[in-house]
Amino acid sequence: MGSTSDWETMRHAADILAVLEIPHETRVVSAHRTPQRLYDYATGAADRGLKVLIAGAGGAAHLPGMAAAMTHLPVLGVPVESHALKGMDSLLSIVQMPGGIPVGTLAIGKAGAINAALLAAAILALADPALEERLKAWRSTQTDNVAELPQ
Ligand code: RP5
Repeated sequence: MGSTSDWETMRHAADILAVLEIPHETRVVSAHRTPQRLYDYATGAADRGLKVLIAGAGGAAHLPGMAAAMTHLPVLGVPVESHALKGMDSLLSIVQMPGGIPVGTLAIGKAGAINAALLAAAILALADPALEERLKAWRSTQTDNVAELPQ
């Protein structure tokens, strides 16, 4: 994530990854305040064994796109809600990548963070049958928890 202030949103992604028993790490990497940290993180990610990157940022949210520019790994972008523009700035910054460097962009805020983790799980599950079963079970539980009547 681009700032510690993004953690309130991005912790929802980490929570899902933990429930699905997916090994992961969380880092604050600012594209504009710590550009060298971003360079080192993105260029070294694949060699360290990472498979998918989830990048959350707000405002002029160049973190996901810059990360995607420096790794061939899938990058999922979460637009963090900003104070001034309610995350529309974050969303448009992340989603409008020029052709050639994709960022899989999710919804603004908590829903986007949750879905980024679930999408990462689905990607990883393609080559991990045990994870596929855990993901299917999670979805089944979610379905079972939808009441037929309002309570
Ligand atoms: C972005 O600027 C971060 O991703 C964060 O959403 C936003 C504000 O950052 P702080 O000023 O709270 O560090 O880079």
